[in-house]
Amino acid sequence: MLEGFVPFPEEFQKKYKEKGYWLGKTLGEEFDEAVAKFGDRVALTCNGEYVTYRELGERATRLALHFIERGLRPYDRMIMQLPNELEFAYVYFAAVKIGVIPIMALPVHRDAEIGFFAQFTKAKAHVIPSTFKDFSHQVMSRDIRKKTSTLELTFVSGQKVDGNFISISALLADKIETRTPAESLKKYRPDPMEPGVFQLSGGTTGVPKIIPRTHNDYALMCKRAGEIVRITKDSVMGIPIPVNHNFALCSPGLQGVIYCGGKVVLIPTPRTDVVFEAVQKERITIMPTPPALLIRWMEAPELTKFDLSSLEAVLAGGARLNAEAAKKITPILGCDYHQNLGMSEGMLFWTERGDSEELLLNTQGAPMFEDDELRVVDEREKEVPYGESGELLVRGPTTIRGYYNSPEYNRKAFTADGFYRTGDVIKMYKGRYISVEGRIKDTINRGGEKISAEEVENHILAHAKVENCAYVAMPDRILGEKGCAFVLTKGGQGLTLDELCRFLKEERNIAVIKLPERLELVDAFPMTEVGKIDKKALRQLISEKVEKEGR
Ligand code: J2J
Repeated sequence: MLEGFVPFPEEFQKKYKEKGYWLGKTLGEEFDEAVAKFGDRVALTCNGEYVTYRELGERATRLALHFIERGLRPYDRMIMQLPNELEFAYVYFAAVKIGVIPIMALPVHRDAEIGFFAQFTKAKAHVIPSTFKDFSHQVMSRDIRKKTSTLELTFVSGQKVDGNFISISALLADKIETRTPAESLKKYRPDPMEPGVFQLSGGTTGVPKIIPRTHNDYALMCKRAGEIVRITKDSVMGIPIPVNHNFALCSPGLQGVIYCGGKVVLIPTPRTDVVFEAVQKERITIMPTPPALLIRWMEAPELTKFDLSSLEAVLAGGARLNAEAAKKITPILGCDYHQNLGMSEGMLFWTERGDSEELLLNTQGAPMFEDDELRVVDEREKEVPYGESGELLVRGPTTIRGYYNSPEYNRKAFTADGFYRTGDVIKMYKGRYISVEGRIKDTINRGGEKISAEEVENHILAHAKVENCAYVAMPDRILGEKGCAFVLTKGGQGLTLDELCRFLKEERNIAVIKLPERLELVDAFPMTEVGKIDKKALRQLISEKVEKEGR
């Protein structure tokens, strides 16, 4: 077993297998079955290039053979930073075929994040684009490799590949299967009970947490989600958000659509005109999207210039969709919608087409499985009466039992009997439907992208002028929330937002999405009774200020 992985207890393994949730197949085997079944249908498209299931299968197999030749083996970790492009799918399916565990990093992650993943997971490979928004991932990879002895291989998509890095295009052009038969890959079959993919947690701690998803549960999740949102071989899913994210990859996402024989359109940017153009050209039927994007689409002046009539449904998740926005979806976009509450840790809730308007507007759905167990509890972990708000705790066949390699934190994040403490405050609503009311975890949900307050605070505290700080969410009409830094400087020195952001970007090398979008200098912090900074008071303060300014 992979060291640092917390397996499901045996009685649950037995139950989930007996009840037919877990099929004992690897993500690679599920993929091979789809390739065999849907051969000449188009599986994928990006930037005008079309790839059939057969071609996708051949390319993934070829890359898997090359990975083996280069020394990668089952359970080795591979940091994935590819953007929405065809190579993402080739590398992802190649990795899961031989049990190499992709770590689902984002292209925008920088040294602070990637360096940590590399060291913490002892990753052996790093997969990056050759050019992406004026940033050189190759320079970063070289720097990180100097500090990380286990990181031996860098694979690069695109044209300009540095000397000792490996070009993915070159590997794809080299027909290794004529020398090493594809059959030889069978020797490298991972155990479906073991982690197949590492997802990343939005996190509430100083360092990101790594989420080990098993082959069994990750296959189950995307297939069931696919049934609920009605994916068939005629579905065309547009993916306008980073495909690395659990929502876009597996809820049902790229993987769920591929397993069902549909077509995936990888959209390289969420820009409205690009997305609308893709919908029109590819006749997209379904799209996952955080509410922030959905609101932008509904307000876009370009809306009437494009034919969006192929859209059957949008999937709204990642952050709360308010009922006012939900009401507008069908009149404006002319399609249905599903709300979902998802989490990379596993459990997934959906509203379904055909649900009453009341449920569709006001809830984030019901869990996918009869054996998804929910508890709603107060601060003392006592269950609250049905319909009252409390923290949601979950356990089930797709929900992890522990973060990778984090025994101490796991004791806090999970109950003794294995429920994951979501940090989300919810209310039960008609049967097993839930509505998200808020959260107790210390994160900022920036348009669906989760930022750990503590992680950013640690970086801010490293600034020479900073005495103390608090990073909190401030309301934003489109994104829902943005980050605001409250800072007490040493001796009351001046500090500007620009200066702080430059430091965070250039000295601390953190991803741009985490940068504060507002700085408030304070003389003192409001404190709680136990002597901690009162963040609730700060959130209130900034939210009132923002509201006043808006008026
Ligand atoms: C309020 N908060 C929500 C919603 C997620 C599908 C969709 C989303 C994610 C995801 C995902 C919310 N209303 N509708 O993994 O498979 C907040 C909650 C939750 C956290 C998880 C998927 N949908 N959230 O967003 O791991 O706070 O996963 O616990 O990024 O997002 O974040 P993440």
